[in-house]
Amino acid sequence: MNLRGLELRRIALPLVSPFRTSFGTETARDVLLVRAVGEAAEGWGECVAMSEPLYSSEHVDGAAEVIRRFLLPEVAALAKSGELTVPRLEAALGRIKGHPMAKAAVLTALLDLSLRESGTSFGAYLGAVRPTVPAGVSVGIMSSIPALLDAVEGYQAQGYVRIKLKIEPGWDVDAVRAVRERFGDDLLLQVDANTAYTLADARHLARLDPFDLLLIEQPLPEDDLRGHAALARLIRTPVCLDESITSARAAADAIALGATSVVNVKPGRVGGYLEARRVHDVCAANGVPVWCGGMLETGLGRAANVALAALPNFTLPGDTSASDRYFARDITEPFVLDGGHVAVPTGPGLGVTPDADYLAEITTGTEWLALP
Ligand code: NPQ
Ligand code: MG
Repeated sequence: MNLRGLELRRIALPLVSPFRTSFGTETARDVLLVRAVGEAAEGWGECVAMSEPLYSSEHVDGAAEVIRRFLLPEVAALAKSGELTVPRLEAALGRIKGHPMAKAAVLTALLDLSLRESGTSFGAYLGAVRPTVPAGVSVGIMSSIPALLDAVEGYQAQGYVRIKLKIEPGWDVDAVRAVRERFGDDLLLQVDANTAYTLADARHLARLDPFDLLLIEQPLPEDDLRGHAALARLIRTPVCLDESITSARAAADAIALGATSVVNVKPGRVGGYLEARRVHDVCAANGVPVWCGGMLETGLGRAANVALAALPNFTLPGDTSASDRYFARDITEPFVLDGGHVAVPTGPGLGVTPDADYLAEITTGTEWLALP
């Protein structure tokens, strides 16, 4: 890999409708993109951090600062000695604590660059075993039950094979009951609390038991593995961790404790696609199924996620929705639903390219980081 430098590009992409979760409401996606510029090719990485540290401790301004001050020097040092590869960079970045989303963005840009240079697709590199992946959809907290039922009906009509309802105290049992009664027992249905409950809510959460949910995602705080293990013994709905799974080791710990029986894999949360594959592998070795989460990615992040979701132990539909779930216009060729599935790109690297004109239109700032 012959790297000239990294471009940091911030874009503001409007959402088709506000997306409300237990931690807040988003109306536009504020995304930091990393473009790795080589001699003959370039690669892209999408940072999935939010503007504010509401999902996890990272945020976009912080990620940009970490990249320019702490990650770039590690890239430059390896490039200088002619040793720059993605696995070596991943190891070198281990010296810098935390900031997995910032690291994932840089590692993914360099991985895309190197795969485009060698003509290998992300799917082939990661070990994809399927040409398409089933698509689920995440449905935000709504203003009323009728509005929720309308939204779910629309997604079902589009072909989504699994529905995930965002929940919080005051928007849980009634919402789930209404959807189950309206759409029937065959609908694949799950819920995501984004840490909105405590173990004291166990009896309340057990009221979800009769609705045969696939899983309840991250009911308790990120650092409360023991609480999740205790909750899992008090409710019938399988517990699935998202925010708590910060690495393959964290996944192994959570499984050993009985805190999770299904795992949501998000590459940004664990520091990139190599670590995401290790999470997949450790879960597979323990007989724990995984599915691919989502962070409202543009087509760039979505392309890599869809490739990851084609690995063998991704046995549940992911939040790998079509582009139009979130954006009227995506920055790449859009991902579309075909029979409830999304196709894994087959071209070199991510297999998709941003539209330069549209990118320029929605760019709020760029910064060139040359390698010294
Ligand atoms: C989750 N995603 O699984 C997340 C949380 C989430 C698809 O439910 C801006 C950027 C808004 C990232 C809202 C889904 C977001 C975001 C929610 C991530 O927990
Ligand atoms: Mg989640």
